Amino acid sequence: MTLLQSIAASVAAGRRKDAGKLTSEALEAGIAPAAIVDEALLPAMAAVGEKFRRDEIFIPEMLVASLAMKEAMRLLTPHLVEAGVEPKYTAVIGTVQGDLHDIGKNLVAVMWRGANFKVIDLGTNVPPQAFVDAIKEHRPQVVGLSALLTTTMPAMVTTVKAIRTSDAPPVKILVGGAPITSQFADEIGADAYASDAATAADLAQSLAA
Ligand code: B1M
Repeated sequence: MTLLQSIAASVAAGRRKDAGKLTSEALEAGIAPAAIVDEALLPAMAAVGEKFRRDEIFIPEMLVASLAMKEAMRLLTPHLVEAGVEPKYTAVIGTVQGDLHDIGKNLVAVMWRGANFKVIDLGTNVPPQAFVDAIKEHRPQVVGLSALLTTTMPAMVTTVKAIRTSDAPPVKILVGGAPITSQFADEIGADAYASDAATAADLAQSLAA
């Protein structure tokens, strides 16, 4: 088994300490942080989701896997974000109301920091008004909405509407998350849709410029 496969296996099994130890080993071995995310962490979480869908594992297993992924991300984040660079733009991000999934949203936040954004992270289960208030307070160029559940897609609609009809300063809205599509983004009046965190970083830069 390669080091990347071992990291994926430890995350999928929810072995947090192993995930951390192996991630450190991979960094020391000179493996690129983005490769650790793309080739070990993301496939591991996809496999966990597939097992959950097939009723082979349950919520506790999903939860420990997400904690193992977070431990790996904690070690990778400083390597994905360039230190000491004065951010050029500001972005607000959050997972919409009713939705507690934050791993994808956190990944987008890390990539945005790496793309020269100051990121205000509102966390998960964020009510529409909290997005509006944050836009008024921080005056970002871009706001990002994440949703992982089909049942929370309506909260994304409500949030976009709340932002567009508020007296907050104009802002570009970027949406993403597993059930979101570019067609849905168009329908709800978002400015852009990104299928992954790297695309979200590219798009945020062009939206902000
Ligand atoms: Co949940 N869960 N979960 N879960 N969970 C999914 C999403 C699910 C697909 C699993 C499945 O059935 N196969 C399913 C949703 C089904 C659906 O709606 N169609 C599901 C369900 C049903 C649930 C509960 C309802 C289970 C229950 O209680 N019966 C419940 C809901 C709780 C709630 O939110 N109210 C629940 C709970 C949980 C845990 C708490 C146990 C845990 C979350 C822990 C956490 O996030 N801190 C969890 C997990 C871990 C998952 C899976 C396994 C993994 C999600 C993840 O982190 N993926 C997930 C299955 C799966 O995704 N295959 C599943 C890795 C992450 C990097 O990917 O978030 O997709 P993702 O982000 C991607 C892109 O989507 C994109 O970029 C990232 C990649 O670069 N992206 C953006 C995301 N946000 C973006 C924003 C952008 C741009 C791109 O711009 C702003």
